[in-house]
Amino acid sequence: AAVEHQLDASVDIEYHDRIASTNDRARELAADGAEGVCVLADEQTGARGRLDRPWESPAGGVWLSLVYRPDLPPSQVPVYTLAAAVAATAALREVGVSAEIKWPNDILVDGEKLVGILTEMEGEADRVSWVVVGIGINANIDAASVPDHATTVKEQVGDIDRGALTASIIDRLEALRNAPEDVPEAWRELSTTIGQIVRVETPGETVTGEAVGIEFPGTLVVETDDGKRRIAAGDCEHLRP
Ligand code: BT5
Repeated sequence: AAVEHQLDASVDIEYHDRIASTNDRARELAADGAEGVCVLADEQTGARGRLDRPWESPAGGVWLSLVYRPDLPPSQVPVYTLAAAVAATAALREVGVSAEIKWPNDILVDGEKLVGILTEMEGEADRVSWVVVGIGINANIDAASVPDHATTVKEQVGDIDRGALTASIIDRLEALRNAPEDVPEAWRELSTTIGQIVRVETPGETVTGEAVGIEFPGTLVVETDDGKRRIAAGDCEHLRP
């Protein structure tokens, strides 16, 4: 089940049938100086979402984490989350899945979650030392094995070639990494959030209004009764009008 597809990007794959968390393994490799490595697993037993929320990862998924060492200030790292969402959404659409991005890190089909992204980093004030981009795709998994309000590729279009999907995502992400300033526009075209009435929970407050734009490196622009608000991070809910 390893990736035997030709990759354009120079990324080494470390494959595991089962592992606690590909992000944890990638962080270990990153701390040892690795770069251009992809940790890939069929099944995870202790995977994490944001804020240490558990991430269900039964066998048959595409659970992967990429290690990069970009010349980037920490404040620009959110562009990696956007780029990963663009890469995964485009690759999924290529195999017939009607995937759409919900700000900041979810990929949905008809409002049900198909993919989650967890970007982590370590670094100094002016430059990161590494970035780990974790992407979890409910791929060849029965819908009954993922939480409510989640879906799987299998439920949408049947089983797919996971190696080809993985290779497509890695290559697309490589191209996006090389043109970070173009990422927000590519994201907008694949997103369902822009134009929606949203409620965004940030660490400090709740902002409600129409999502009207996305700005580098991943800032959501919300038009509220008190004017435009720019939000760097938070949990977003799409409200029905
Ligand atoms: C995320 O967090 O969506 C990021 C998930 C990242 C997972 C990848 S898999 C490879 C790598 N290794 C890791 O250990 N992690 C990364 P967040 O936005 O906090 O959403 C988490 C919420 O999604 C949970 O609280 C559940 O409600 C829901 N959830 C859990 N498992 C799910 C699944 N398989 N499919 C859809 N939703 C799920």
